[in-house]
Amino acid sequence: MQLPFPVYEEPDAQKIEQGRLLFAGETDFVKGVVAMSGLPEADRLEVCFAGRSNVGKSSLINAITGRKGLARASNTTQEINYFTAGEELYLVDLPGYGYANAPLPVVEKWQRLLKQFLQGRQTLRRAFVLIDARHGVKKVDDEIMSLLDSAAVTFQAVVTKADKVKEVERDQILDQIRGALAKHPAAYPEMIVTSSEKGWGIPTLRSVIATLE
Ligand SMILES: Nc1nc2c(ncn2[C@@H]2O[C@H](COP(=O)(O)OP(=O)(O)OP(=O)(O)O)[C@@H](O)[C@H]2O)c(=O)[nH]1
Ligand SMILES: [Mg+2]
Repeated sequence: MQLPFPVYEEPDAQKIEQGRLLFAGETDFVKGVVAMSGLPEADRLEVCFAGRSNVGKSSLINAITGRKGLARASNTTQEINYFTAGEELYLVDLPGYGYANAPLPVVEKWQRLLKQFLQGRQTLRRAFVLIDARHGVKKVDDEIMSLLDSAAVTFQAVVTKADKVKEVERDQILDQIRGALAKHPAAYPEMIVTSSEKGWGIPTLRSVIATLE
């Protein structure tokens, strides 16, 4: 019997190449947005990277684009940051949710913005919800997933920092994630396991982004 929410199968060579090509070109920072009114014109599809504070969102964008300093990693992201990927797609780096090392009123302000964005951006094609391989799905993740369910935004779980855990531990966490995803109608049926540090899963993720239908 196949497990529900299997790890994404390695795409075929042609799809991997599509992913490589998409990110072989220019990727640029467009702007940082602090209010819905500041979002760029909704003239192309977007994918966003959501997840708890410190889960590795900015690092993953850097790994995908192959540009180390593009998204500011190790630095709490406080804005909605837009990047181009080719001519037809935006990558969106989001502030983390849950605990963040910043004053509470500031955190509350960007949490509100984050929720407005996830619920109200028409061109948002898929949300990647990042889950730390050491921690699995926490209550705040579950809340964001419910919000995506009600907004009918398809989300795909991306496990991050896989290099930090042993295989046995990783498999336990994957099971925990599967259990959590099963409760969410908007969950995409396959997850992607990554390490930005080691480059694991990056060609797969590029390919998934390049071949979104
Ligand atoms: N070992 C390991 N460390 C990672 C990986 N990805 C990110 N990190 C580290 O985790 C920390 C947080 O990474 P960020 O990419 O800034 O995380 P973020 O989700 O953008 O954080 P916020 O913007 O604060 O929400 C940094 O110190 C990264 O170097 C990974 O795949 N492996
Ligand atoms: Mg960040």
